[in-house]
Amino acid sequence: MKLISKCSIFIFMLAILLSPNFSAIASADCAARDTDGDSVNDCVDNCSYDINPNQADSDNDEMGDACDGDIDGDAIKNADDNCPSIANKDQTDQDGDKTGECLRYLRRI
Ligand SMILES: [Ca+2]
Ligand SMILES: [Ca+2]
Ligand SMILES: [Ca+2]
Ligand SMILES: [Ca+2]
Repeated sequence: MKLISKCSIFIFMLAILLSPNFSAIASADCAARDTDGDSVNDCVDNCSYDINPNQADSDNDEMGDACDGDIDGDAIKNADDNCPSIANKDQTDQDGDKTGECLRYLRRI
């Protein structure tokens, strides 16, 4: 009896997922939802849990800067990156002051 019950639930869930209207229902739901309250609905918000009304995405990976662990997309995490906003995979730091050459250059201009 329990096996039949579990199978029934599984078939019911499968029917919902395969329903042609399922994606439309899910889409309508996220269009009406704004989890973080930044006036960008969840369907298009590139950080659904972080307030970022400007939707800035420096590396264009569709993950907003507000929630992107690697803002510049150079594969070095923000916390470890000596130049978190400019891609510098080599992390060049000639004088060893933990500031990348790219930041030093920006400060001069
Ligand atoms: Ca939002
Ligand atoms: Ca957001
Ligand atoms: Ca990004
Ligand atoms: Ca980085």
